[in-house]
Amino acid sequence: MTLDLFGSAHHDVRHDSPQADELGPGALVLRGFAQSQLADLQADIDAVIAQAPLRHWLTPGGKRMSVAMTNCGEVGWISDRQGYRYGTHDPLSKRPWPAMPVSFLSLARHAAETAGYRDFTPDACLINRYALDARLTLHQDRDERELGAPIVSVSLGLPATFLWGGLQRSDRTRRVRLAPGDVVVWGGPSRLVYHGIASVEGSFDAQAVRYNLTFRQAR
Ligand SMILES: O=C(O)CCC(=O)C(=O)O
Ligand SMILES: [Mn+2]
Repeated sequence: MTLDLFGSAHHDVRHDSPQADELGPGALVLRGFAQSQLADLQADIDAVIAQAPLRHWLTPGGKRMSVAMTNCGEVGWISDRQGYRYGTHDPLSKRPWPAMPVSFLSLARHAAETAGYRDFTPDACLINRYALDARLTLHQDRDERELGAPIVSVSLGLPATFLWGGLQRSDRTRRVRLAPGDVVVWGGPSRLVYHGIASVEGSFDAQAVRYNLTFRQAR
C-alpha cells in the first residue's frame, strides 16, 4: 500500500503538467505543460517566421482572416479562394515549408502521450499569431486525412479565451482560459469538436501578441 501510494505520487511529479483539466472524452488541457520551454519555443517560432513570414489567408469566401498564420513541417495548412487544404510548399515563396523544429516535435509527442495518445507523429504545425483584435470563429479541424490522430495545441504569449463546444456547431460552448504554456490535446470521440478563440486578453504592452502552435497529422 505504502509502495503503491509512493509509486503513483512519484509518477505524477515526473510529468511537466501539475494539473490536467478534462474538457470531454479524450480532451484535456495540460496546464503549464510547456511552461519551462517557452523561451526556446519562441526562438524556434521566430526562426520559422524568418523563412516563411506570417500572412493573413483569405477564406474561401474572400474574407481576410484576422489571425496571421504560417507553417512548418512536411505540409502546411493553406486557405484561399480555392478552399482549405494542406500543401507541401509555401504559396508565397514557392519553397517547401521550413522543417519542424525538434523542440516542437518532442513537445507535441510528449503532450499527446501524457494525454493518452501514443505514437503521435505530426507532419504539420500551423503557427497562429493573434493580435489583440484577432478571433478564430467556431470551427472543426477536419481537413486532415488521419482523423484517428489527436490535435495538440500549444499557447504562448498573451492569454486567451478558448471556446470548446460539441460535435454540432449549435451546441453550447464552454469558455476556457488558456495561459502561456498550456497545452490542449483532443482526439478520439472529441476529435471533431467545434472550437475557436473568442478573445485575446489585453496587455499594457501594445506589442504583445498571442502565439499558438497547432500540431496535426494531416496525411
Ligand atoms: O489558437 C488556438 O488556441 C486554436 C487554434 C485552432 O483551433 C486552429 O488553428 O485550428
Ligand atoms: Mn482548430
